[in-house]
Amino acid sequence: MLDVVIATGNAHKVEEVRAVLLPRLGARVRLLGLREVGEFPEPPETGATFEENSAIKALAYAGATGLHCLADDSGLEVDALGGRPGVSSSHYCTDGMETGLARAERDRLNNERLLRELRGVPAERRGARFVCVVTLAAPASGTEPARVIAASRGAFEGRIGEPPRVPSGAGGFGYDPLFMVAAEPFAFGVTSSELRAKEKNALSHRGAALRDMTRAIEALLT
Ligand code: ITT
Repeated sequence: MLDVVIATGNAHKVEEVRAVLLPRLGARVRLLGLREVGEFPEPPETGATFEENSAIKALAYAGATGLHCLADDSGLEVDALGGRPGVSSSHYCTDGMETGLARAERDRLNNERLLRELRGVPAERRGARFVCVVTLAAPASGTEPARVIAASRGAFEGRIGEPPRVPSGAGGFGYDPLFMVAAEPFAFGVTSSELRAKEKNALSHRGAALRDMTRAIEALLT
């Protein structure tokens, strides 16, 4: 049995990672939440890309826990905003700065800011995508420091809806209540927050990146 830590402070991500990977890996791998392992400081996300920040988190937590770690760095790219909020998605309401706001409050203020910035922008120019990069890191061993084993990227295409249609939905987290899903059969008719968890995981950036990562995790078992 291999222990892999889901290296995130975001409980919604932990749920989604488990839902995608557990049916694929079964009882051969134990997917632990960070809190089940201990208390660890969050590493500063100083990277300019999802790849860099994902590697920063995977390596920091593999170093701190002494276990294999799977980290997720993700965010929303909005075409009309030149790709913003991007890597700053989590702290968009405070211009990317960590100010100690609770996650739920941050999500609410982030969504308010996004809708404000897109006020008056027509539907065809509200294109957006969620992006996720997951990174698997091995812990230090002997004189070898913690190292990245594999990384994979997924994207989820859609559009930022217009009030009063959005915000809408009770599922997911973050920008989900604003994100109208492009994929058939939804064709911009529902937000990712209105999808069932299974539907979101089948289409999402996180689901795609994690499915690509399955083989790298399985390779650790042999
Ligand atoms: P960790 O760094 O501890 O993993 P975090 O939530 O701060 O947690 P990120 O720095 O990767 O993670 O920021 C991701 C943000 O992007 C997240 O807080 C949401 O605002 C947004 N986001 C990412 N995936 C999303 C999804 O599936 N649905 C809605 N919003 C999402």
